[in-house]
Amino acid sequence: ETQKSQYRLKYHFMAPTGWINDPNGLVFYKGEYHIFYQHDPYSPEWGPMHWGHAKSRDLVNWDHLPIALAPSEEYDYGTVNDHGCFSGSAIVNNDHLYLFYTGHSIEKDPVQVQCVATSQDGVNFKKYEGNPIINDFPKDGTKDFRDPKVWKYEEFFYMIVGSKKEGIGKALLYQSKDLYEWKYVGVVAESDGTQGDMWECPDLFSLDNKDVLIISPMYGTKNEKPFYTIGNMSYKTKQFTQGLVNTLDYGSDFYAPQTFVDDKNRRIMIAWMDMWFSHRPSQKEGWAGAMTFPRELKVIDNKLYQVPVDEIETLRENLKDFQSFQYENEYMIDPQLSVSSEIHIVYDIAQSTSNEFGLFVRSSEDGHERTKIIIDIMKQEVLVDRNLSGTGEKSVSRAPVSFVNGRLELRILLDTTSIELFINGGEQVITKRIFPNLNSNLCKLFASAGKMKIEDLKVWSIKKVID
Ligand code: DQQ
Repeated sequence: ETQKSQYRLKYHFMAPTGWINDPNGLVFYKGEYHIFYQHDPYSPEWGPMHWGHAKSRDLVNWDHLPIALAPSEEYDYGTVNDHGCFSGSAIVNNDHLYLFYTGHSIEKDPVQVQCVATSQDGVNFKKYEGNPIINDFPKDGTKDFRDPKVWKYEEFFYMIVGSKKEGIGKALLYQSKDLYEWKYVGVVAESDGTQGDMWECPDLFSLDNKDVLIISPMYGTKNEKPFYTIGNMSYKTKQFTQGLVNTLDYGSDFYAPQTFVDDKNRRIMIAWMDMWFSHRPSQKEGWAGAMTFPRELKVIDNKLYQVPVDEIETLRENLKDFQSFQYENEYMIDPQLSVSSEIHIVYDIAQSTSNEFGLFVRSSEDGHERTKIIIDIMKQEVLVDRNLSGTGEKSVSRAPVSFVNGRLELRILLDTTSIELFINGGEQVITKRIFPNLNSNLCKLFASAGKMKIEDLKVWSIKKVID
């Protein structure tokens, strides 16, 4: 029985009930996508962590499966609330599915150890009797030692684990031949002092002939967000050389992203569409948390681009194609737009005179409730402003923007309680939860002091596929 609530999303993954945080163990196994997630099935608050589980053939329709991992052993169970099967990853080897996770119990010393569970059917998982497979943190880490991400390179398996020491976030590297016996290699990457003092959910992978490191830095300020750096991983020296550090998503509700590769060789990323400081009005309804829509990653010109996976096209209906036109002040796009919708808009900046323009989405008739997307030409910024979005904390998220060939392209995914804004083909992204009243679904364009030339505008409703 799934939750009924005005806040439930229509095409973003949620648990049937209870609490959700990080995506875990993302994997393509025997023809199906699997998602696992940090989950408390008994409460809308963070608590003893289970691995919730669902699978899909197309990344849009999901079947919920029984809980894959529950706290049960002395290395992942405690009598106080703070225990369980913490975040981790999955890998397929010899037709078996392996889940790597952190066993956590604050009554134990050390509190965090690395464990494995396996399955042959992708539904029932057995924790290995030899757990924990890594039973203490190495000299370069401390008791904060969690979130194993495992991959294969040539004849070895590798694992990175997030940790910290003396205020420096670290990714610690291990190596194995058989997935059970792991040898500590060393620090593969660490903070330069400005990148967070605890590195959670590290992810290191190669893509388009580059190596990418993604980190969720903890113990930062409220503004600290997951970042990526494109660099070079040397399997000879076992060192990752960092490049520039970039914000992965400029929104306020995006954390603990994880990536995996599917059978089409796409690098796909899913993140928790909330973070620790997020406002969660849905807790009143007994649930909290959702996942971003899956995004495909690409490296272009040393930048990481994110776009919704193509499967979103199967959910589109009622296309309204406005093509090119010009407007001033305000222009109502669609009075009947569904609360779950997708908007593509291309601005011809070169032929426009307004310096501040954008869209009101999820707007009420009188405009008292609305989410504002603003493009500020002078500041070269895009803003998502939820100060009038309904219930929930007020906040504005900003991303830098460039106007390539005098153009700007936006792609917006709206759902009942979320907005994901992809700027210029996904070079920048802003993800936010919003909590409007249900009747606020108007969509208007606006332009202050001048004319706007629209090169192309398309709007779709997006079908409901999630309960
Ligand atoms: N969430 C998990 C940890 C991880 C954190 C616990 C990141 O394993 O470090 O629920 O959100």
